[in-house]
Amino acid sequence: MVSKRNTLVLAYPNQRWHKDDFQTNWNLNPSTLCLLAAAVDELVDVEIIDAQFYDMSLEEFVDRVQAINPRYVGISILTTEYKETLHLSAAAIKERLQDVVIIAGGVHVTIEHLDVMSDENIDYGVIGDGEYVLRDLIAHLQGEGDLPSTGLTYRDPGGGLVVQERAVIDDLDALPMPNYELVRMEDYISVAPRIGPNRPPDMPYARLVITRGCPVGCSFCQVESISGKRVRSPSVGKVVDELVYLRDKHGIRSFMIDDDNIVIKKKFFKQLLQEIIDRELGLSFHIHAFAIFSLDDEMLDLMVRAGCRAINVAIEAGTQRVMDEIVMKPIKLETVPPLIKKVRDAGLSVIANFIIGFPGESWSEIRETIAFAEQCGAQYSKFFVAVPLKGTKMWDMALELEAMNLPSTTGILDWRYSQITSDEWTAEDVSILRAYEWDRVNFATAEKRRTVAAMWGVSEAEIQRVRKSTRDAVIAAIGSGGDPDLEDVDNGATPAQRWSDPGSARTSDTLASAAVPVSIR
Ligand code: B12
Ligand code: SF4
Repeated sequence: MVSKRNTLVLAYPNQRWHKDDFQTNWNLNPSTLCLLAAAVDELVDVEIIDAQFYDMSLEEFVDRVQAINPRYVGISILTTEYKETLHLSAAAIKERLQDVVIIAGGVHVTIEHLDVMSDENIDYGVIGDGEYVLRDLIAHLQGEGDLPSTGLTYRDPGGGLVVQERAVIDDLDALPMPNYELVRMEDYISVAPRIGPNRPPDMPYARLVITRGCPVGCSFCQVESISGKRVRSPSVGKVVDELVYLRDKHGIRSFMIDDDNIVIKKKFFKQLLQEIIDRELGLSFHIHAFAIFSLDDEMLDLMVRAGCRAINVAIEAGTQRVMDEIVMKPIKLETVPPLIKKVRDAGLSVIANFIIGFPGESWSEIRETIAFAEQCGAQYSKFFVAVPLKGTKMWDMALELEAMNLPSTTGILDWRYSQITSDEWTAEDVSILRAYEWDRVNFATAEKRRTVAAMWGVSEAEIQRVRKSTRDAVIAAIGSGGDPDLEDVDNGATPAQRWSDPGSARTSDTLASAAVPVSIR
């Protein structure tokens, strides 16, 4: 029988419409769209279009939407970096289908709803947890019930913008399981997210976000504004039921826990591990963000027995001053190397995350963070540049120190290039240092290259290709410019010339001769 119900299309735009960069274009998790679909499937038919995963052109995307002829289109946008693709999609859809209702949601909309709603093509923005807001909004648009009272932004009949409180769902157990049948799971589970340390331990694999919220309050992190300080979790049985379904129906052999901070709720996390052990899941897994300060022996033992193979620990800074006064994460640095050793002795791999170029950080402190990364015992270190995000303490710090280097009012331009500056260093210095020290710390010796190749599951030749393209991208983005500040400190050489010998001792020689303070190496 042909359905007479209205149709909702839920979509990820293709981030390559804004920027085609293999290092920042991730495959997004279809489960977010599948979850939203499950929340509304009693009201409408739902179709999912993932233009990102299938690398669709804007034309192909709009053709697909037009062929479906939906009443509603929901567009999800994960980070502010790719906001343009939300607006491109909305404009292209409205040009073809004037009567369609466009609803935007996702982290970018939660944070930047005013910016989002300045686009007339977007009819509704969803702020915070979207499942019930979307359900109640669609019910209302179908003539049943009032508009939701939290979690929505829209224009009133007079054209004024209504902005409601962020929606927060307390009982995650009450949410349905994502309707994975709406996508071709066999495609998603068989393609690793991208080349890098976060490859799943075994293929096929799935990604999971289990908890929402984090109480820690690190200065640079937006999670408090996105999901709040209270950590909400479903029952462990529900989580393992979903994993069993993914294993039995779709054949996954591993999974990645993508939560902001799942280990902070220690009791829940240990119960989950115990449930995984008791139900003999037989899956391996990685934990994407592991708060090392929560680790204890019992937890580590359960992790090993449950099938954990690797963790990402977010250490962020290599000096206690920056940790306490700028990062504000409750880590005592002297505890880190012994904890990492313990995890590695238990047979797990450890990837460590660091951030450099905070407002108020000195050049020598940045260098100490890099030295700490080399000495902390992790198999692989990731270096991020500090990016000030609206609504965070770091945003306020950067404004107070007049350290922001931003042409845009919404902040973030790119996660790879610094937008902070100081009397001692420029944004370009930090961006270049990041790329080349990442290269040196992780790939300088043949042994390191072998370790990383094994960890990434690729050949050493592939590693060399990634290294080269990373350096080339930095040079292309920054190196050709002639920033006057840089010319002052290095006799007119461009950054690319000044930092042009990555992976060799000359990098540190170059540093030592630069007219900026260098305390290490
Ligand atoms: C898991 C995760 C990832 C995963 C995959 C996420 C995915 N969904 O596919 C991966 C590893 C790919 C990833 C990558 C990156 N991420 Co990330 N990621 C997260 C994390 C921890 C959780 C997101 C998530 O999936 N939550 C679970 C789902 C259910 O929630 P949700 O997506 O928010 O969706 C809900 C609502 O937003 C809403 N909603 C969402 N879409 C829609 C659509 C409609 C129509 C409606 C009505 C509602 C709606 O309803 C949903 C259900 O409640 C967040 C932090 C956070 N707490 O949000 C950071 C976060 C989003 N990531 C961030 C960053 C910086 C990145 C990277 C740039 C990292 C990097 N340096 O490379 C990349 C870029 C990815 C990209 N190219 O877009 C930042 C973004 C900051 C910002 N404002 O831009 C965050 C906020 C972390 C942080 N504090 O720094 N990320
Ligand atoms: S511990 Fe992680 S999720 Fe929590 S505030 Fe800090 S960075 Fe954000």
